[in-house]
Parts: sequence; structure tokens; C-alpha cells
Amino acid sequence: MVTKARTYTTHYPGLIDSNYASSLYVHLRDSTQWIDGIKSVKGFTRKAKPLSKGDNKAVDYIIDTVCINVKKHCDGYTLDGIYLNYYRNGNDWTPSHSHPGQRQIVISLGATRKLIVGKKTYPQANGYVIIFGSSSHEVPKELEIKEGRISIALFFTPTSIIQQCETADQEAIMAALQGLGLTNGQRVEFVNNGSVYAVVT
Ligand SMILES: O=C(O)CCC(=O)C(=O)O
Repeated sequence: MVTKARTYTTHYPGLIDSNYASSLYVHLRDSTQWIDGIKSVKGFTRKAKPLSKGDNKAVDYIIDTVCINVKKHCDGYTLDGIYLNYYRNGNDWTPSHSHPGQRQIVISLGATRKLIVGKKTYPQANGYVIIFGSSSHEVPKELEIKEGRISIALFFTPTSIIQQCETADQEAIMAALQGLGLTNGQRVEFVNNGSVYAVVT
């Protein structure tokens, strides 16, 4: 049996110690060489900084810590993008957009801002973490907010199907799935010891 799996939005309030999150916020705010983030048709949105793993020790550390805590969301996925968003106050924002085919983990530092994912609004406070798939999402302006917020957005894609095969049974299932049109980049997770179910994402 083959079923399609999807990334369900999962919210982890207070996953990171708030004192640690506050000091990381100040550190990143003051030490990052911010550039202007992606512009919208309405103009400037927010400050930003694209990073790769290895560029910033503090960011690497928080990514590893979060991935240990939400291991099931990271296993089988490859981190292939890190994007820091810096909202200096409630006038900075992120317009609605989506990242098809990716799983996103967003770590929030500093002021609480609303993050709208699909039709639901999540308050993203200092130290909160959220995971979602390719749903549209946005951070609306909140003009009354005077403090800053940094989000660390992590973009994951499913690890190559080849790396998922560990036994002859699994390889046989993979061959059958490839015959049905499965391609590299799709993720297959074997359940029940590889003999009964394969979950394809
Ligand atoms: O700041 C956030 O919570 C969301 C950031 C975001 O949408 C993105 O980087 O794709």
C-alpha cells in the first residue's frame, strides 16, 4: 500500500528557553550584515540575510538544538536553505507566499508577531517554533508593535529516495515504486519493517 504523506502544521510554543532566545535575538540583530529583503509590489518588506550551514555558529547551534527537539520533522529531510528575516518593528512584514515542495521550520526570536499559515493565525513569540509545508503564509503589518523580531526560516526538501533503502525488501519496493513513476527528490518512508507500507511524500 502506498499513501501520500503531507506536512501538518505543528506549533511548538516555548520550545526554546526565552532567556536564550532573547540573547540570540540581540546577538543576531547587532552582528548580522542585513540586506533589504524581497520587495513586494507594495515596496520594502523587511531586512533579511540568506545563510548556509557553517556561516554562523550561533545559528548552526540553534538549528541543531531545534532539530534534536523536533527530530521526526527533520529525519529524512535535507536542510537546503536558511533565511533570517528581521522585522525592525510592526511596520516590517512578509507578504503572502508559499514554497512548493518544501518543509519549513521557523524559529522566532524577539517581539511576538502574527504568522498566518493557510487560514490559521499563530502568535509567534520569543522562543516559539512552527513547522509547516507548502501552505501560503504571511506576517502582516502590526503598526502598534515597536519592538523587533527575527525569524530563522529553515527550508527542507525530502532526502533522495536512494538513501532511504536499507534492505533488499526496501529496494524491491523502491523498484516497484519507480516503475509507478516515483522520481528522485520524493521521499519514501518504510513502515512496518519495510514489508507492508511505504509512505511517499
Ligand atoms: O517570519 C516568519 O515567521 C515567516 C518568514 C517567511 O515566511 C519566510 O522566510 O518564508
